[in-house]
Amino acid sequence: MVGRNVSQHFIVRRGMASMEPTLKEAFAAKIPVWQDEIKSIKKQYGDKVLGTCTVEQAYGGMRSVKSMVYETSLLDPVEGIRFRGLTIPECQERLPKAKGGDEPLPEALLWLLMTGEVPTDAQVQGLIADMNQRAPLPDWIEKTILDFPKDLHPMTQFSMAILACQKESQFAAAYQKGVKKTEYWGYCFEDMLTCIARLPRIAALIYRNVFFDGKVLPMENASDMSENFCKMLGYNDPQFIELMRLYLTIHSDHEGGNVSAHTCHLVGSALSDPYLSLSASMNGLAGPLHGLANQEVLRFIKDFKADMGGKPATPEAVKEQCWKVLNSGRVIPGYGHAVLRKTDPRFTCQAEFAKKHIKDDELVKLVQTIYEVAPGVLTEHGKTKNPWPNVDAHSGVLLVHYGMKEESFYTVMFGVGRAIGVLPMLTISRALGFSLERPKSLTTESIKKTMEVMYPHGHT
Ligand code: HAX
Repeated sequence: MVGRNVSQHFIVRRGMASMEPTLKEAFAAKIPVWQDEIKSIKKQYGDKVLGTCTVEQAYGGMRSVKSMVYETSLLDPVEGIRFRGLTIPECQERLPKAKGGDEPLPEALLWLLMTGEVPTDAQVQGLIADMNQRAPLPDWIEKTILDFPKDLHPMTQFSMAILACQKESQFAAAYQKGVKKTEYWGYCFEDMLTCIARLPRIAALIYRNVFFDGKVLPMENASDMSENFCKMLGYNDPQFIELMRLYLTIHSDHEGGNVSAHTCHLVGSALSDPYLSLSASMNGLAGPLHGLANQEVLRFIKDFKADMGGKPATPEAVKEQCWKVLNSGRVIPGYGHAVLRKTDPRFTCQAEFAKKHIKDDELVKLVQTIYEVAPGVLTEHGKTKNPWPNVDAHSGVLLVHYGMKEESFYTVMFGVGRAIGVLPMLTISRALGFSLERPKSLTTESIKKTMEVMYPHGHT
C-alpha cells in the first residue's frame, strides 16, 4: 500500500517533468537514519536523567518539564522558535517563495519540518500540485458546513468539519484491516497531506457562510495553498496573499509542549488517526489562553477605541486601558508566554511586514503604542514572568487592514497554520514508533506522604 501511494506521487511528479523526489520519498529515506539515531541514544543514555519535576511544576501545568520528544521545532526562551534549526528570518531567506514573492511558501516549511532539509523550488511545486489534487472536499462535507448554525463559533465549526473528514481516514481503515506497525506512517502521511490540503476550503466555507452568503469560489489548481485560501475567502490582493504565506508559516509549529501541539501528539499516541488528533488539537487552540488570544486582542483594541470615543491613542490612554483590564481581573491578551522571556520573533516579523507594507495604518500604530506601554504595566503589575508580546498581539490588525474584520474567525486562520506543524510531527511519531503517552499522576495526599518520608524534619 505504501508502495502504491509512492507511485501515485510519482505520477504527480512526472506531471511536473521533474526527477526530484516527492516529499513522501524524501521522508521515507530519512526514517531508517532517524530510527538508528534514536536506538543508539536510547542504548547509550537510556537510564540517564533528562530533567526533574518539582512539586511546584506538578501543580503548575508541568511548566518546562523535559519529558517529550518533538522533532520539528525547538523553542528558546530568549531567541524564540527554530524550525528544524532555522529561525524565522532564516526561513524567510532560505525557503522557496512564490514567483515574485518575498515570504516563504508554507508548503516549503512543511517539507522542511518533515525532512529537516530545505526543499528545491521543483520539490515544492511538486508538493503543491499533489496537495491541490487532494484539496476538493466531498459534497456532503461542504453541505454539512453550510448547514452549521451561523452563531456556532467558527472554531467549533472548524473542529467539527475536521472530524467529519475522518470518514475518509486511510490510517483508520488500514488499522482496521490489521496493517503492520512499520507501515503506519505511510497511511498517516496520506491523511496528513490530504487533511492539510483541505483545510483552506473548510475554513473558507465557514468564513463565507458565517459572515456572507455561503458562496465560495472553486479552488484554482495552478496556485499555492495561500493564494487559493485567500481567493476562496474572497481576497485577491497580492499583498494579502503574501501576508497569508507568512502567517501560515509562522503559526505552524512552536515545539511540542503548547496545548495544541501536545494535544495532537497525545491523542495521536493512542493511534487515533490524524483527523481525530487534529480536531482535538483545535479544541485546545480555541482556548483564550492559547489561540483564541488573537480574537481577544482585537476585542481589546476595539473596546479601547470605543472608550476613547475618537480621542487620540496616547501612551497614557493605552496605559490606563491596560490597568483597567488588569484591575478587572482579566489578562492583557497577546502578552506573556509560558516559555518565551523576550518579544516573540513571530510578533517581530509581523511588525516588520507592517512596517514594510502598511506603516501608516492607524491600528498598526496602536499595536506599536501598546508594545511601548504594556510591558511596563505588566512589570509593575508584577505577576507575569514575561511582559513581552506573543504572536497574537499583532496578527489581528494586519488582517483588519486587508479587510478581514471578523475577529471570531482569526483562530481558524491560526488553526490552518498550526496543522502544518502538528500533523507532520504526528506522522514522524508514527514513523519512529513513538509510544502511547501515559505520564504518572499523583494525588495531593500521595505528594504529602512522599514529602514527609523524604523530609521528616521539614525542608529548609
Ligand atoms: N496579563 C495579565 N496577567 C498575566 C499575563 C497577562 N498577559 N500573563 C501572565 N499573567 C499572570 C498569570 O495569569 C499568572 O497569574 P496567577 O498567578 O494569578 O495565576 C501569573 O501572571 C504568572 O503567569 P506566567 O507564569 O507568567 O504565565 P503562564 O505560563 O502561567 O501563562 C499565558 C502563559 C500565555 C497563558 C499568559 O501569559 C497569558 O494568559 N497571556 C495572555 C493570553 C495570551 O496572550 N495567550 C496567548 C499565548 C501565546 C499562544 O499560545 N498563542 O496561541
